[in-house]
Amino acid sequence: MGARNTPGLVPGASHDEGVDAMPEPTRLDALIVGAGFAGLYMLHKLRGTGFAARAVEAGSGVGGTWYWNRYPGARCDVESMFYCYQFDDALSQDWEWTERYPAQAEILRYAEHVADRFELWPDISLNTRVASAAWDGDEALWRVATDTGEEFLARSCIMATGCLSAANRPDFAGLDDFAGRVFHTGRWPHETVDFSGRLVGVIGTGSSAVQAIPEIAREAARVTVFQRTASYVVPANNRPLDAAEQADIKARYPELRAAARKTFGGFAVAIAQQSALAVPEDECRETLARAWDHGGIGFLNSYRDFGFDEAANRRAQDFVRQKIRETVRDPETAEKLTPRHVIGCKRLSLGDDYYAAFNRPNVELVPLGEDGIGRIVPGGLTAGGEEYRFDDLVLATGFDAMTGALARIDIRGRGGRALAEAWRAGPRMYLGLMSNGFPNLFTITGPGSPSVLSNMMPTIEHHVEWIAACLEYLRDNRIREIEPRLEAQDAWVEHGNEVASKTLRYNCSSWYLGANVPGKPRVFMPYIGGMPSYMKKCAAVAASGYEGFELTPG
Ligand code: FAD
Ligand code: N01
Repeated sequence: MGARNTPGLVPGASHDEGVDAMPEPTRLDALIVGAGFAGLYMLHKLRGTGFAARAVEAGSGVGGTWYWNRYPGARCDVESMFYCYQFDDALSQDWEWTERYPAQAEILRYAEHVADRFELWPDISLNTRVASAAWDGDEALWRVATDTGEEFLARSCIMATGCLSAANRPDFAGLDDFAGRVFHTGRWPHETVDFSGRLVGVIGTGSSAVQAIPEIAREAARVTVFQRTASYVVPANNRPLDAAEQADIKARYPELRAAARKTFGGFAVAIAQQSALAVPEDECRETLARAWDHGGIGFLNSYRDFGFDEAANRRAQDFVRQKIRETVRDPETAEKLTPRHVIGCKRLSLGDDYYAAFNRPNVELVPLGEDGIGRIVPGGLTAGGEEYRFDDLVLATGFDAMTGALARIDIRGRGGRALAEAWRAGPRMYLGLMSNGFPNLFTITGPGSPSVLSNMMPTIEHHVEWIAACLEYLRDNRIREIEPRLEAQDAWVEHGNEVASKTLRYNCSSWYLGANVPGKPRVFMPYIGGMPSYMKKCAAVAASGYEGFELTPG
């Protein structure tokens, strides 16, 4: 493990001047906010091209998602061999994964290994949260302030703050009165949490809950699950990776990765070209059964029109509903666990033991009525006029996705305009990379980019490489500011909405649309036009000398 820096220590700032002396702000070419996979690679890339760059991270370690989400059962659902960086061949060949879908601890070790291997630690300020970032138009730089009192003056500011990093902690009445322990899956403690002999209440049945509930149920005396919307869950079919399989994939990385780049989401799973309605029902069921047994999110790629055609989608819905009935012994519980909405309109969850967990005598399902959770009381909660008692409460209530981490920073652009104001009716970005009125402010996997609809690792790499090339272009051509033109941004947002409106995801009550956070504008945030066309557009924009952007020489 490399040397970790002392929180708040920034090279260049003097720390022996006495308590009254204000250290000079640190001047940088680029300040990177966040040290998850996006921030780590951005830092490595910029340092490699001669820029003075630094990453600032709120957590006490790197890894982002995999640093914060330590709940029992946390693991990724893109296969390990493809949920990793591609930019360095030696790294790709050296790192050994142990399972088809690696667990949180292993992914975190990988992130730390990357920070060690590329000696990134000295340029990362840990335990440091960026509180504000204001554009200084006279100097053409960002003035960035942190909660530790550090200040940075940076030519560019790069938000690597994550799409799923701002925990959504609903404002339940009485929450502060709860007498027991409260955990949020996305802010899980670093110490092992012992649930043995405990009565545990879990609110939420999304992907985090799907992974956590079976694990908690193995230990706890009783688990009471409060479900607002039932979830579709397909098996992961996780297993250890054997050395021969791993070696074979590594030997074929170039061709496999090139093939993945041609798929909609950059996954190593192709989407079938046939319509689900073009085959007899039996054949469709057999195909789905094979995908089910294989495991993985490729289940919904079995036919091309599950995302677009309601009748086709119903075939996949019915298949999973039948699986729920076959798995869950109590018909009433099976019925309550059965989702009624379009499959895939909310993020599909992966889990091997979720439905079966409800066969355990110590797991109870409580579907919430329209009034939802009534209030939290010291010994549990009330819902639908009933009181439920438990010792510990797990909030598996997800994230203020895509915009939440940015909204929690006071970002002021040209003329002091707040990003919160500019995005009042929903986020507006050109290519998900930059926003009009906020020069030299980049976002990795921002709203308007494929981001959460894709395999995030290659998607992050694509954005990092685009941004690094852009900064080099600005440096080489003596350009001091870059900012998207309003008309280019508007056209991109409109195009994003148009593409999304043709899919079954558009009218669904999902976090993609901000529907999970009360008061959040309903806008479909990620770009759903697919990675190949998106990457082509980004490449064309760069090749044309940044068409759609205003470049100011200086
Ligand atoms: P993050 O990992 O979220 O890192 C952002 C960092 O920015 C965080 O460390 C945060 O502390 C920091 N930060 C934010 N605001 C500030 C601030 N103001 N000041 C300082 N620091 C700040 N994607 C997949 O493709 N496949 C998967 O299988 C998958 N599984 C997932 C499982 C879970 C439980 C979750 C929550 C997400 C999953 N994702 C998955 C999405 C995952 O977020 C991405 O794959 C990837 O890890 C994102 O990396 P990132 O660096 O962009 O963001
Ligand atoms: O969050 P979620 P998550 N009262 O928003 C419920 C990734 N991820 O942390 O559906 C009562 O999906 C909410 O109900 P509803 C992945 O991208 C991946 O589970 O809004 N209930 C829902 O059931 C995923 O999509 C993995 O009606 C409330 C749950 O809480 C994303 O992260 C694992 C409520 C939240 O589900 C987020 O997943 C984990 C309220 N007030 C996460 N508010 C992998 O396996 C919310 N809920 C890769």
